[in-house]
Amino acid sequence: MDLWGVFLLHLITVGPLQVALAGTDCLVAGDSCSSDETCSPRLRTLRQCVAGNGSMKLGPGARSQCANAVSALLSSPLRGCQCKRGMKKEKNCLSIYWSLHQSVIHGLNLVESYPYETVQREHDYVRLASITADSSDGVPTMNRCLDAAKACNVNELCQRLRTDYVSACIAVSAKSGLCNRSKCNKALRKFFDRVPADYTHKLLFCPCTDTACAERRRQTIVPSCSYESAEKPNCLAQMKGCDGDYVCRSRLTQFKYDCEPSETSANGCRHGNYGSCLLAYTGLIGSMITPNYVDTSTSEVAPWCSCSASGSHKADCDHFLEYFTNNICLQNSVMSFGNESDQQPTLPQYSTPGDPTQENMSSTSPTEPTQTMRNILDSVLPTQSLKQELLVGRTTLPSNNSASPCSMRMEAAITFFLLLLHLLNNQR
Ligand SMILES: *[C@@H]1O[C@H](CO)[C@@H](O)[C@H](O)[C@H]1NC(C)=O
Ligand SMILES: *[C@@H]1O[C@H](CO)[C@@H](O)[C@H](O)[C@H]1NC(C)=O
Ligand SMILES: *[C@@H]1O[C@H](CO)[C@@H](O)[C@H](O)[C@H]1NC(C)=O
Ligand SMILES: *[C@@H]1O[C@H](CO)[C@@H](O)[C@H](O)[C@H]1NC(C)=O
Ligand SMILES: CC(=O)N[C@H]1CO[C@H](CO)[C@@H](O)[C@@H]1O
Repeated sequence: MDLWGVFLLHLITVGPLQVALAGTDCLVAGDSCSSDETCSPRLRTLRQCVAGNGSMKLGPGARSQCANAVSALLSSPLRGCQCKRGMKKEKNCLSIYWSLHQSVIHGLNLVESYPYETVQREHDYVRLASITADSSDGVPTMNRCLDAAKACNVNELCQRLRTDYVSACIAVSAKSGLCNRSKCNKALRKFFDRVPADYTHKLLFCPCTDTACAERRRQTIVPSCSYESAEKPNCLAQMKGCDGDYVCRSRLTQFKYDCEPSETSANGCRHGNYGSCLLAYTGLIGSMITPNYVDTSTSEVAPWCSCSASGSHKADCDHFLEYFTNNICLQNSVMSFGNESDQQPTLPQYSTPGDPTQENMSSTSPTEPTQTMRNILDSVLPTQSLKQELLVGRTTLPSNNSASPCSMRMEAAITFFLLLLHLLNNQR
């Protein structure tokens, strides 16, 4: 009991520090702790406690040692440290994060905490959309999933990493006749971790009204390689496996936090906003718990697992699955993403007044070239085979098409323009 007192006292006294220290990189915090002669032994003790499977199983002496170490580390920079999704040494960083959080002994919730730093949304896509979107003739774009694919193709990073994961996910080993799932998942994680959300979310959450579109959307992450199997495994087994992997565990924790539903909040989400919920959702793709659209008639998503053989743990299992299938926050996030992009802001709203590029923009993007480029991309990106489309880069544009040189120049101009905007934006 007296230990709890020490903990609580610490919470009160160290509380305000949390604000200042929030967002410290756990790797940096770990390094600075390791080089500090009072901090370092405590961290070592803590790691031993964690390795000993939490302090619950240790003897009373060891338990109090663990408790003391935690309590002392709460006033070190380790408290409140976080990691960046997809960072180098992400696993190391997360192991430091969890060494403190895992050892927070039952019943005492430290502070509300989650493993990943909040990221700033970038706005590149919106700009791009205003260029490629067909606002001139007033006809709304019919297939937003196709548009998203085109938008991805004009961004170097998006195009490259998308090609990488598609290649990895559709490649079949000559020997086994199977794809390499771990390679596919690794490439998928890289895509969703590195490419700005503006591109990835457009690809994955594009609104669909017909089955062809919905199937195309469902195929985005190449289900046959990334997660599907003959039989659905049990969700709890999947959860347990996930818990044993720092990255998967962190992604799931982040998802549960950012997409936590709430009946009392106006938007259905307890914390955060729709953007962070979707971001946390994509963080799970390529992990043991890879969620995706379950069919082509709804926007319902779920991981590839079942609760049918859960025995006495059925309720726990259902609870987990419903976090995907019956989650108002997640549902609203997906739905409103489609709604939001119905009203793409036009470019001038994003440029500073008097910005010279604004005039150049309108003069270099008359309807005709835009139209031409759209037609060309449409013709190389027919709705037929997704695999083909994904792998067909810009390099395979019909080279003897008379409009081609023009559109290539147009595309180059757009790329350059985006780059310029990006640079300008970063200077602010
Ligand atoms: C740690 O505890 C979990 C349950 O809390 C158990 O499943 C696991 O086997 C334990 N690991 C070790 C190394 O004792
Ligand atoms: C799958 O790819 C990884 C590299 O990402 C490789 O290490 C592994 O051996 C491959 N597995 C099979 C079964 O080919
Ligand atoms: C999306 O828009 C439709 C009407 O356009 C509206 O009925 C619906 O509530 C919106 N959904 C969200 C989640 O904002
Ligand atoms: C170029 O286009 C013409 C029709 O405009 C076609 O007959 C010809 O085969 C094409 N050449 C190549 C190399 O694709
Ligand atoms: C980079 C570029 O093309 N700049 C041009 C923008 O438009 C003005 C006239 O509106 C030209 O003077 C610039 O050369």
